[in-house]
Amino acid sequence: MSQKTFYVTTPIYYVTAKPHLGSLYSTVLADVATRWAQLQGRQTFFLTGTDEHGQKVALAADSAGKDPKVFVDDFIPAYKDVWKAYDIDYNRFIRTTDDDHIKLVQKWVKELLDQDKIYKGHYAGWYCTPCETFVKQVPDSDNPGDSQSCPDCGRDTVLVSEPCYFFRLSAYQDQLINFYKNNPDFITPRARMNEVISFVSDGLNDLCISRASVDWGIPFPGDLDQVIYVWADALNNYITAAGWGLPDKQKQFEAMWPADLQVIGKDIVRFHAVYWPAFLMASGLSLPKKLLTHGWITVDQKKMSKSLGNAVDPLELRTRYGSDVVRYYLVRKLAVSQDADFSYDDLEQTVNADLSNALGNLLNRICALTNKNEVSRLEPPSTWGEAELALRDELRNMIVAVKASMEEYQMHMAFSRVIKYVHVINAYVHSQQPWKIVRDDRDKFLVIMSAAVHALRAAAVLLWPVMPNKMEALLGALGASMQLGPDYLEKLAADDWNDTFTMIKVQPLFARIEKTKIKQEPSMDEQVKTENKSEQTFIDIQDFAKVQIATGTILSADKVEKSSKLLQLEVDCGQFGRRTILSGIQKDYSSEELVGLQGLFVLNLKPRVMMGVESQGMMLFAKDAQGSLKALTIAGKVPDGSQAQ
Ligand code: ME8
Repeated sequence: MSQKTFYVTTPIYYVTAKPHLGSLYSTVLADVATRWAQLQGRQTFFLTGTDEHGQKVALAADSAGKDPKVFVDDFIPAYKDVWKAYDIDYNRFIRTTDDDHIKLVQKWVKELLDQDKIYKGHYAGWYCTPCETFVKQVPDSDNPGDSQSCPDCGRDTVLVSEPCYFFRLSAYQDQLINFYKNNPDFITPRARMNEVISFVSDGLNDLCISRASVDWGIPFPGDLDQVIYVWADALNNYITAAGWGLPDKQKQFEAMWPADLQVIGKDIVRFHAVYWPAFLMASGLSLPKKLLTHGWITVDQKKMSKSLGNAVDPLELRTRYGSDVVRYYLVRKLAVSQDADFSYDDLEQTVNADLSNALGNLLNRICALTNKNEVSRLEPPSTWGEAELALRDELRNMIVAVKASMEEYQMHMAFSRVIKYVHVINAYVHSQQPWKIVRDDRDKFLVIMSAAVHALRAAAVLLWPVMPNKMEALLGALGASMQLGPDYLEKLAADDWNDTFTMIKVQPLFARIEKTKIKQEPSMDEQVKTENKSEQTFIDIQDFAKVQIATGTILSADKVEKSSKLLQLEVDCGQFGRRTILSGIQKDYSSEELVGLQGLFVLNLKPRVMMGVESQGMMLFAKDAQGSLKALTIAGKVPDGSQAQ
């Protein structure tokens, strides 16, 4: 029998904004798991994609003034570009607007309708559009009681009362509980399994799986007034992408399904651990083997998200640090079971300690020593000494430990264990003092180098799933390469260290990141403080001329949602057009005082996004004796757009 394909999925992302570091995190975890399976000689299939239907996307398209299909099409390159920039090696990028997906989801609904597992009814209750969730059914929509906030995201929900089709979720309660009991490892981390069991044990209502008041969705088979509920549409991507329901893809589907690993964030556990298994049970399909549910990347302890405007742009991070370094940081540093606050400082410290100091220096040291002593070919000795055998034993222990961590998807533990071994290799080299020994015993020097290179080669192979580019470059420096094949990992563990290496000169792989390079955008207050502290320096008139300062009249001034400082000013800047300018002046000015005021604005500052709003300039102020900001204004009225000179 041919071997089952190792099938890995990510959530499919809502295309209401570009991907951020959180979306990248899930996708990198899935990519690393896929590559790890490849290291073990497995055939793999890696699926990612985008969730494009539903009310949330339709509303976003509407506020962008675009047709929904045009709106979602416009976002696809942003996703594909980021995945490419981070070497995400997916096999299919599914879009829920893909023709094959649409037809198969309709087929899925039709089959369950025919079996009476889906029936027509009426939903009256609260709906959370940002989460696309039916929050609470109410017995009487004319008298719905207090409005509900969403238990998941805390935002307001809306009252919905419409005919809809229900999936008989309640019929699967016992089957689900049995499944959880028989498969205690279904969800990683296990603590989340307890939450799921308690949710299901509390009783399940049938699930509404269509919407009558939404147009942007897959048409419901046989009822043109309804579209398929976005989660019923989206969850099925995992089987439609594998070829479920297509006679010519039956074999492929059988080789792929069930999925071996589904990576999701903790925000969507209920959909994947309750609704999704119930859907599969209804269709007579096996359940996925593992749900890896990870925590959130936070910024200042708040979830990084598209809507909060605190998203870190993966492309900007890549420009600063390179894709492998960011991948490493995400996987090694963030424990999947916990939330983790992202900071540039933390990234830099981790990368400097693990990659520049430990791994990079080891390679540099070996290259410098072999180079200086004109060694290009490193032959293995006929017998190894005690210290070398100990180093090799330690490697074997390490591989066992790393495999065990990876089997439980504790990736941060797995890869920190590899780095721990890199420290062991460094300590070995240090204790053997090859730079001294070479003077009297060149053979012994060659043994030390050969052992270090064998050990380093193994570490590089184990780190390859996380840092494919850098590790291929590292292996290249040793005249080796990644050659995936059956039992690759086992061969590495059983390796007797009898390879010959050809040392090739390469540039250092991991430059130390200097602190100055990684400053987070300082706040305006910090900028002012720094400027005040700095010593007097002079600039040329040409430098001053570079700053475009011009007059503008404030047309409106509104508080920025969720900010206690920022006002959003709409400013008429004459020849420079109308600008949106954010200013941290809520405590200094009311809207009334500002509207109609003519002030001075810097108009060629790089646009900056704060709280999700792009500021296209800066208003100028000076502090009075009490420390309040006072706008710099013009003595007498001048046309808007007049430049300061
Ligand atoms: O929920 N930290 O899409 P979505 C870590 N379309 N991971 C994060 C994160 C953060 N701050 N923010 C987002 C949807 N994620 C649905 C999924 S699947 C059939 C449908 C990751 O664009 C995390 O994996 O809101 C989370 O579950 C997912 O992005 C949500 O992406």
